[in-house]
Amino acid sequence: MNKIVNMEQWGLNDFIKNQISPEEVGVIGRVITEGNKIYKIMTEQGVKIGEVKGKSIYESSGREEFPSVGDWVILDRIGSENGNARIERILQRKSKLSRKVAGKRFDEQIIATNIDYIFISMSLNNDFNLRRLERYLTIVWDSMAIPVILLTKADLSTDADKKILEIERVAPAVDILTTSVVTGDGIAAIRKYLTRGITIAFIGSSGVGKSSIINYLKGESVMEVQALRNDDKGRHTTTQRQMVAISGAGTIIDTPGMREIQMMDMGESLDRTFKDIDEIAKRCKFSDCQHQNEPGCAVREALESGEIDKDRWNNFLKMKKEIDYYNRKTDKKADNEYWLKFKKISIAQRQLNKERRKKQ
Ligand SMILES: Nc1nc2c(ncn2[C@@H]2O[C@H](COP(=O)(O)OP(=O)(O)O)[C@@H](O)[C@H]2O)c(=O)[nH]1
Ligand SMILES: [Mg+2]
Ligand SMILES: [Zn+2]
Repeated sequence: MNKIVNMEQWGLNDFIKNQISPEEVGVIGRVITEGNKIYKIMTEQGVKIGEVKGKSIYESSGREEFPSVGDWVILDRIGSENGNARIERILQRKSKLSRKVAGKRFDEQIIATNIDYIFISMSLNNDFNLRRLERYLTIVWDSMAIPVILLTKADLSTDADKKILEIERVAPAVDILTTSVVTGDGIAAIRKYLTRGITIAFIGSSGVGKSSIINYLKGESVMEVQALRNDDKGRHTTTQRQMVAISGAGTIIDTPGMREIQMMDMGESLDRTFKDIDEIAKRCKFSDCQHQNEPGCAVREALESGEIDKDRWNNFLKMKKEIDYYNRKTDKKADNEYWLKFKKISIAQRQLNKERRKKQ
C-alpha cells in the first residue's frame, strides 16, 4: 500500500516508535477527533475510523482507559472491509492535559495528550482574568507540556502593555505572545513554536479567537468561527477537540471553551504556579507554618508589605483547598496524611495559645 500521509509531520518520533516491537502487527495512528467512543485516526493511509471494542485496551493497559485526541494508538488493520478498525492499545503519553470533570464526581477528564506547547489563550478586550490564568497554568504545568500565554484581539485593545506587565507578575517564567487576526500581528511568532513534528494545543474561554488563529495559520477555514457578537458571550462553536496539521509545520489541537477548570491531585504544579509564594513560605520560622498567626511568618509579612498580592494569595488558598479535598476524596493515604497534619497543627496551635495565655 502506498503512503499518502507523512506521519512525521503528525509528530511521529523515536519516543513513539521505540514503544513498538518489530513483531507487533497492526497500524500506528494518531487520534485527531473523538465523538461517542468513535475516533478519527490519522495513519499513513489517511484518516481511518477506529473503535474501542470489547476489552482490548483494558487487557493491554490493565485499566479502563479510552483514547484522547493526540494519542498514538495501534489499530488492528488499515482497511475498513469489516467495519471500523479496532484500537488495540494506546501508546505511552509524553504529556497529558487533564482537569477534574465538572460536578461532584472526582473523575479525570483528559483534554488532549502528547502536546509540546499549550497556548493559554485570553483576549485582550473582555476575557482578561489573572485568577483564571493561574488555574490554567496549574493544569498546564501538571500536563508536562510547556505553557505559552497567547493574548488575542490586540486590535481591540488600547492597554495591552499594562496587561502584559500584570501577566508577567503572575507568570514570570512564561512566554507571552500578542496577536491579532485582523492585522496579522504576532501570528508569525506562533510559527516559531510550531516547527515540524511539534504539537500545540489551544485552550481558553469560548470566543477568544482560538479557531480564528488556526484558520489564519492554515490559510483556509478549517475551524468554525463564531458569528461576531459584541458582548463576547458567544455560543460554543467548537464543540469537539480537533487536531489539524499546518503544512510545512506541525499540528494544532483546538479545544472548546472551558467554563470550569477544577483541580485534581496537582499540589506540586500549584507550587510551581505560585513559586513566589512557595519561596517566601520557606522563610517562615516553622517549617509547617500555616501562615495564620504563628510568630515569624514570612508569608503574613509579605502580605502586609504588599510583596504578595492579596487576590493572588486568596486564589492560591482556594486552589490548595480544592486539591486537598480532591486528594482526601480519592486517596485514603492522602486522607490520613491530611488528618494527621491537621491534628498535629491543632495540637501545636493549642500549645501556643496556652503559652500566650500564661504570659498575659
Ligand atoms: N477584532 C478581532 N476579532 C477577532 C480576532 N480573533 C477572533 N475574532 C472574532 O472573535 C470571535 C470568536 O472567534 P473564534 O475564533 O470563534 O473564537 P474561539 O471560540 O476561541 O474559537 C469571532 O467573531 C472572530 O471573528 C481578532 O484578532 N480581532
Ligand atoms: Mg473555536
Ligand atoms: Zn508562615
